[in-house]
Amino acid sequence: PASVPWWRDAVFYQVYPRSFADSDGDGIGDIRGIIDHLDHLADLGVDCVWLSPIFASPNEDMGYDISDYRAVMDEMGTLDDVDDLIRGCHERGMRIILDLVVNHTSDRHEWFERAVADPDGPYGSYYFLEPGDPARPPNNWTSFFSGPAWRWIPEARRWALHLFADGQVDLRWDTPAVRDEVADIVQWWLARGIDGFRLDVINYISKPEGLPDGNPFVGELMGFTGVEHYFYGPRLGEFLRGLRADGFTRRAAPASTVRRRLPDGSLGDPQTPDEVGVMVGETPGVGIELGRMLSGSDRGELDLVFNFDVLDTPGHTRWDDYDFDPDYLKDYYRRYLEGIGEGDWIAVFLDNHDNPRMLSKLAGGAESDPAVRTAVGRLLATVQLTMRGTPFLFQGQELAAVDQNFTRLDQLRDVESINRYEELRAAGKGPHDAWAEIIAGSRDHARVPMRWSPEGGFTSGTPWLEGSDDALGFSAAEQVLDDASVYSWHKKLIGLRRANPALTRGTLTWLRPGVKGYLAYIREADGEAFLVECNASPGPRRRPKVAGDWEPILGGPRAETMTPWESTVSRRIR
Ligand code: TEU
Repeated sequence: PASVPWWRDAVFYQVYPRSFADSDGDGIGDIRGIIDHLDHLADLGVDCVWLSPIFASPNEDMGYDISDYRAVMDEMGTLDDVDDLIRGCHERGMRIILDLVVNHTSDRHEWFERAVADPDGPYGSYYFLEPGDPARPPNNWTSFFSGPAWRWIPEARRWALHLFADGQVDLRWDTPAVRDEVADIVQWWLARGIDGFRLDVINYISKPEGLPDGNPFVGELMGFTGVEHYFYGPRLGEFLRGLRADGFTRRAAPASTVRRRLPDGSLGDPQTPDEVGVMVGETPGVGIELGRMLSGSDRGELDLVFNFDVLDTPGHTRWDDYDFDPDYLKDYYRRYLEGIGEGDWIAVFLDNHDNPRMLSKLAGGAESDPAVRTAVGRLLATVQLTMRGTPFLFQGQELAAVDQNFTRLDQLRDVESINRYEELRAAGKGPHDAWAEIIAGSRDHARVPMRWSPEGGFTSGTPWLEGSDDALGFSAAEQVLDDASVYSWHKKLIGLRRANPALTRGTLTWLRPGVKGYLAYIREADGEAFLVECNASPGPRRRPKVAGDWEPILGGPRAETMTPWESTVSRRIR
């Protein structure tokens, strides 16, 4: 039906531009590099590309600190390149969204420079610039990247709030001019032709009046203090509805239109541009209930949210070195899908640029065996691409990318890892223990360059961050040609989704959810049914009986014994 928004049926693919492809040899990925590889994404079957930030930035947090929202980072190219990229996506039937980082700007943004020069002038109210005693921050909030969330600005004789790195100063959304500026930025990019934004930590934008102290016990428990005051702030819903109306509802026609992608994968005519850009919220810590409030189809706030509960088995954080419990994946999706409303929709993701690879978490080291790596890579793809929701793949998942064997701090580039290491050492942890914690959770595992060829193929120069994975058979060049590869598995699943509404809009019925290490369900729509069976465990198991006649179409045959990490998709024979 025409009333289903495009993003419900779409497969999204997150590009981390710094590490995708370098076209000019400076070791940093760029826009031309992405353009050069658009056929890879189109071949895989991607419907919408999401780029992590490409805007002007001093890169204290790799682009999540923006100094100009209407300019491209020098290392990545020009606005003309971005226009070519947008056109290149649209011609191939792919949409493209960018990353809107507006909880904070860089401290090198002109707004902040003006605010510091004149804290009582109009730009002063764009930020949280609080007067006070230079020896005592305005409250006890802490930064996600270690230390207090406040930094003394001597020139202004004020404290500045920064929930993330020192150079990422928080915007004060209560100031109407801030909201207007953000809406204008969104309009400017929509007119250039993009199809929406992923909104960085968007649930953090509303801070309560008076900036009250955080509860120290919550702080102790969570590892950061103050978050209960702003992770679902008092004016959040109002700000989001305003942003939808003033920012995301197009005032001007986009510069190019997207070609339609037909169920068999071929390209049709251009389609009417979307009236409203898609709003994908990055919403750490909201959980199922608040996530539903933010993305409920009747609320007009966000379209989709990322629920981060999937990433770690309860009781653990990503800084723990532990074995992810495969049954948790099943428990999580069961709870999540049961916890949302009939008309609501979820985003399904397993990897991103802020976390180690799910494949490595699940395989727990056994992925050094290529057979295990392939089986786990397939299983994760099977679950992610047949779950009821919109999948977001992260670059490298289609190649079964794994964590890296970093051995020294100077191999890492991420501000979070580096600050955290220093903080742990200062708190008295020995170098060995501090390193163990950093390496369990470092964001750099997922940020290493794409492996386009067995030799690397990312750059002709020296990569800004070096990966250690050189296993044969797992580069793009090798996998694309191999019908049994994890890449081909992704491609087939995406093709199946496109051709069969049962796998996108269909109902989902769990089979024997109580059986440990077994993850299975039936997806069904219009009399068409698909059976997904996974052995989510490192050992063999007897295949539980499933009523009906099923013909395996991916994996299989459906032998009596399932091999370790085996996944199969079958179709009901009518
Ligand atoms: O991440 C927000 C976030 O809460 C975390 O995932 C974060 O990486 C960290 O783990 C907190 O402990 C977003 C971006 O995805 C991330 O890359 C940025 O560093 C961050 O916002 C700030 O813009």
